[in-house]
Amino acid sequence: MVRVPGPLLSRAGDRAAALAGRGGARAVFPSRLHDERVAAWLGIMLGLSFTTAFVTGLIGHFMQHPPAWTMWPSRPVNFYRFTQGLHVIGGLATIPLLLAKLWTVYPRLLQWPPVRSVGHAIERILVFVLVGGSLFQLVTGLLNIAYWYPFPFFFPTAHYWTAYILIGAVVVHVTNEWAKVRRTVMTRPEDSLGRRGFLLTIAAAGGTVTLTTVGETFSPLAKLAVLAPRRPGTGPQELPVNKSAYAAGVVAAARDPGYRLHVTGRVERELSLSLEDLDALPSHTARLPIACVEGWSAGATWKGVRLRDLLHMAGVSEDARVRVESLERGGLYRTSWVAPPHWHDPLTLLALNVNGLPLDLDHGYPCRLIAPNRPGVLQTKWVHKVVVL
Ligand SMILES: Nc1nc2c(c(=O)[nH]1)N[C@H]1C(S)=C(S)[C@@H](COP(=O)(O)O)O[C@H]1N2
Ligand SMILES: [Mo]
Repeated sequence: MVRVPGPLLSRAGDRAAALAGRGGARAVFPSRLHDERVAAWLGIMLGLSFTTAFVTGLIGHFMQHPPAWTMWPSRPVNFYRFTQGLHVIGGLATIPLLLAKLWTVYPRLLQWPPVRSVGHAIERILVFVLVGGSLFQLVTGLLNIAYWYPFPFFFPTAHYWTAYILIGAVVVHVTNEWAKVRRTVMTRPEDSLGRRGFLLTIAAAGGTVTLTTVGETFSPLAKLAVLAPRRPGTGPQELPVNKSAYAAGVVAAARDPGYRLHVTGRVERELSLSLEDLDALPSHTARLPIACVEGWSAGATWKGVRLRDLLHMAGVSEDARVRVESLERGGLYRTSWVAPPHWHDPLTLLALNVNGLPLDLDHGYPCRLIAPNRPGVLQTKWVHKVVVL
């Protein structure tokens, strides 16, 4: 019998012997690609992509939920669009890598006896956390961008906390395996197993996932984005819609001719403006994207009143924080906070027009917030109140 050296196969062999009685690893796990070298390269790729996902995930999380002591800058305009696109598209491209890695090492996951010592037990728990955490993050992330919520927990909270557990397990795993991986990839293989072909196939699968989804945020490739749940250029006024006016229950209130925009709170003068009043104010144009946390984004040309002009008209202190409120009664995204760097920015508008036409009802008619470098969930639609704190 040909035996391929290396703990991966020899331990798998123990398991196989227990299962089959005789014959060794090759009988139960016939592919020779259950191999340390393949596992090492896939591990390196996964290490890079998990680190990227963790960093971009934290950036996105803290931009959506800024702690009191942070002040996110409002520039670069497309920063959030880029980090969140990288988070989601990179996460999708990681799926084939993770599946390949699990396939490569599964003989080891099934090793027999399952636990040999206390140290070994700890090692196995770690692997369990690593595998479980990775699958959990990729599966829940995928379901979330597909608008399918079969799980009983709130996705952002679960995805956020699991990220810390997973990255902890990754750090320990990398520390444990580092020397071995280094040795493995630095030495030339003595046999030719077709590893390169296998790894290239996996890389191509990741590349294909990227090519067929990245167009949801990188519009030159929009035509290729056949696997993306949202595409720029679709929807009313060539912009995708996440929540329609009907779903938000605002159709009647938004169409009400008596609509007024109120500026209240800690102001010197309260403002109450009709749509005609808003139209009569100095109007400005900004080219800004809607960048959804789900990874899609779409640029548009917005026209409307600068938020800072309204706040100066009302007389507010320069370091005021303001809350923008929607006509929407319920829902998680009916209000959003605007910190000083964002409301001082001349590109931050209460938009009345998009791409040359009055806002579609589904894009926030009569008036919506649009600001640079900001998650889509904070670009509040159907605005009717600006409260100064
Ligand atoms: N009032 C309100 N505003 C909202 C939302 C919402 O549910 N309610 N959804 C937000 C989300 S998640 C996104 S991505 C953008 C989408 O904007 P669009 O539908 O105009 O493309 O609007 C944001 N504004
Ligand atoms: Mo969104």
